[in-house]
Amino acid sequence: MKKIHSLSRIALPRITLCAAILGMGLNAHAADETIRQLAKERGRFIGTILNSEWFNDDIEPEFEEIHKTQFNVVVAENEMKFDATEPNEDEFNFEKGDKMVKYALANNIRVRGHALAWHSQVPNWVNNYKGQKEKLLAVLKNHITKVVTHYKGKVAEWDVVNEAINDDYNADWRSTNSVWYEGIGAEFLDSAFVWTHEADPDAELCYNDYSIEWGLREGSKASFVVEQVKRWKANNIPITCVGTQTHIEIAHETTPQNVRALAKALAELNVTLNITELDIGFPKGSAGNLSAADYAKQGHIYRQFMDVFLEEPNMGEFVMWGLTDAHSWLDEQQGKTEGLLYDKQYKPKPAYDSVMASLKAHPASEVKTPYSETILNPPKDCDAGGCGDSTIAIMPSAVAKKGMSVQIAGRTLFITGIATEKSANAASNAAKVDVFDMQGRPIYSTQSANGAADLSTIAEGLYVVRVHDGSTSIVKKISIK
Ligand code: 9MR
Repeated sequence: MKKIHSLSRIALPRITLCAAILGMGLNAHAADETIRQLAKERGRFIGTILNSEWFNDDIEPEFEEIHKTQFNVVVAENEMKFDATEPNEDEFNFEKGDKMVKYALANNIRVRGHALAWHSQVPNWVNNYKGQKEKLLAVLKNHITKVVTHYKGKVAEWDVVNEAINDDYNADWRSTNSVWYEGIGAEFLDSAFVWTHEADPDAELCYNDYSIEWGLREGSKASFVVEQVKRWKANNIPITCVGTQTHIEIAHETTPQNVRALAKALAELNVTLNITELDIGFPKGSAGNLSAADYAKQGHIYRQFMDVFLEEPNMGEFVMWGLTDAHSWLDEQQGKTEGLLYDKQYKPKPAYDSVMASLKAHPASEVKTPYSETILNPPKDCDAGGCGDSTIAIMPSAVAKKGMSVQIAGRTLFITGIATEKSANAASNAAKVDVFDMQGRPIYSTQSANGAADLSTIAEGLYVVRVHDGSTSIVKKISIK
């Protein structure tokens, strides 16, 4: 049943309330500040899931209103998992995932895809192939290829492999109750990354797991992850990120600094660390008896996670596993409760203030982003509804860094200053060239070779061209005659 609450509660952001209480003068800008604005200014993504209730149109109107106002990255709670997307062999259902992608595009929200290869939420027809290695490899490859191809260019990042490490703290893969590991062996992980990359070479690809916020001591899950990332990188397996789920509880005070240590270890391997499923729960029995000091403590831990996130240059996304305590897997499946930023009445908790305070304490000029300009400001797909509510994403006035420049002569685009050491193909001095019309719609894409790109198939007219060499983008208006 849809519960309807008054929208007036959310129309007054928390800061307004605090400022009023503190007697501060409030300017219009501060009153409108949201997490997503501050995140965007810092080149970061902060967000939460869309709960299954949202997909089923069974959620309070406050949910979506807050979600799109406050956050700029989203993930589906259950709707893009294997059992949801391929309920019967080779019969795919993208309806709910498409609903989320449409919503994300309309609201300029980045999409994480969760999850491709996972031992859980696998449909029975897959389990029927238990132990049949060749068949399971074909099933996994087909699944990954079709799902990732369907969402190519729309899902920015995938949890390619989820929760593949066992819980025995013996630094090894999960070898039981995993149809993939038992049938295929550890090579299912490597293959999953390769197949995902083949289907969408631009997507970021993560290994995602829980209990990796518990430090890097020998035998820990986190140190095993770091070892595997080393191996993957050494073998050219296309992993770009690790996700630490971080389902913790109020007593777990050391976890923020453990996450910092993990980020630093991964930075050495040129891999991003994302917080992908954060919640900080209270023991379930405490519900109804929590004091202001308890909520302040929860806020304090949120604050420390946000501080770490903003201070470590190879962290990109901060995703919570829910928006409101009214809809959280903690109450349904865990002995925990009230782990999120908003309470059951959609009122922001001290944890919300802590996140905002951390963002404000880390000025945009000091926060580094692991993302290129293309990722931070992706071109919009107008056909998919991405142009509904704002101005074009491509700003011809954007300034190129590091001296890259482009010039059009006839139908050839000449590019100088490509960062060869970082370009996808240093030998041929290559860069990716995207052409957009003046409304920001992508119309043509190619790869430059030897510093030039052929634009002969494009009709006469005024366009915006973006050249990206793997580390830097330049955006320029061109006239094709
Ligand atoms: O929140 C999800 C819940 O609705 C499902 O019943 C559950 C089934 O496995 O999955 C929950 O989400 C999990 C996520 O996909 C992976 N990490 C742990 C999350 C919480 O269980």
